[in-house]
Amino acid sequence: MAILVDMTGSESRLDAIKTDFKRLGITDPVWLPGEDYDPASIELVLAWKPQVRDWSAYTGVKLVQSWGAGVDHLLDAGFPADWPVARFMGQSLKDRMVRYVCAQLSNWQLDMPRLVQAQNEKRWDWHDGRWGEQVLILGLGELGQSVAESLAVQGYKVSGWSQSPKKLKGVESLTGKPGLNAGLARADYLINLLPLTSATRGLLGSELWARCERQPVIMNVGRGASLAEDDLIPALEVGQLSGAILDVFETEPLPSQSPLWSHPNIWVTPHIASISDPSDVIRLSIDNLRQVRAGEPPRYPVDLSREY
Ligand code: OXD
Repeated sequence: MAILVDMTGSESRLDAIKTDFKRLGITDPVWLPGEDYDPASIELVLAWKPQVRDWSAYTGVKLVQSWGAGVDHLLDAGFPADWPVARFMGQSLKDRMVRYVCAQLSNWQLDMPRLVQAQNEKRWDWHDGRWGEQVLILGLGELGQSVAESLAVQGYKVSGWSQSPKKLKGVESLTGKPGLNAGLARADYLINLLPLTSATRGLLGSELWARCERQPVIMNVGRGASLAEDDLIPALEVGQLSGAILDVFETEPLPSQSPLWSHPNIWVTPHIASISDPSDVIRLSIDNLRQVRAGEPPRYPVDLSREY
């Protein structure tokens, strides 16, 4: 078999990724777009915003494996409808997401930038902290569930909004518009982990902010385009929201002229919340390929026609 690794934006990591395949004992050829390979030899495509658009010569593909949990970057890739597609999921991804969310909640509550500034100035800047314990998680997929259960263990009062009801320890399950309204009204923190679909694009916007009653902080660790960026600063200015912790953006890298960079109550991080561990993606993709070859569906299958 041959493998194509087609990952836009990760060019600096590709040599290391090729080495990871070897380290894991995979001796099959691993190609990058633009290299001199026979498209018909490719059985496995590992993709993140793939560059290849014409797949007609790729007659042997058995599996497309997304490098990340999200698959919105594959929706316009032009894959033939009968190719099996799987997304990445695994314990390392969940752990990293949980760690990011917990760290940022704590950083917010302790106002960490203020403390760093105070240390730089050798000032003993004791303050009360800005606490809050009601968390609403938007989206209870694998990552949302892990975050919800971890926060519940830490003593937060957690509810989660999802399409179908979920049974999770210490987490109230909310569905539908009434559920969303109830969660928004009592939330101190909103954490977005919804996939990006036509239904969620721009969902985090003025209509939602108008239903918040406790000036929550919005943390977006799902997809940038779920947030209506133009509605955010007005919501902060009128006090519907008290802050935003943003790890994902409609355009990445976030353009330097974006006002989000310099608003005092917006924190920007560079899509770092839950980085896929290359070895774990490679292991899953090889296992998935084996399953597909054996006539089984891959783990974490995706239906691109449903957008997730
Ligand atoms: C993902 C991501 O989809 O990192 O996993 O955004």
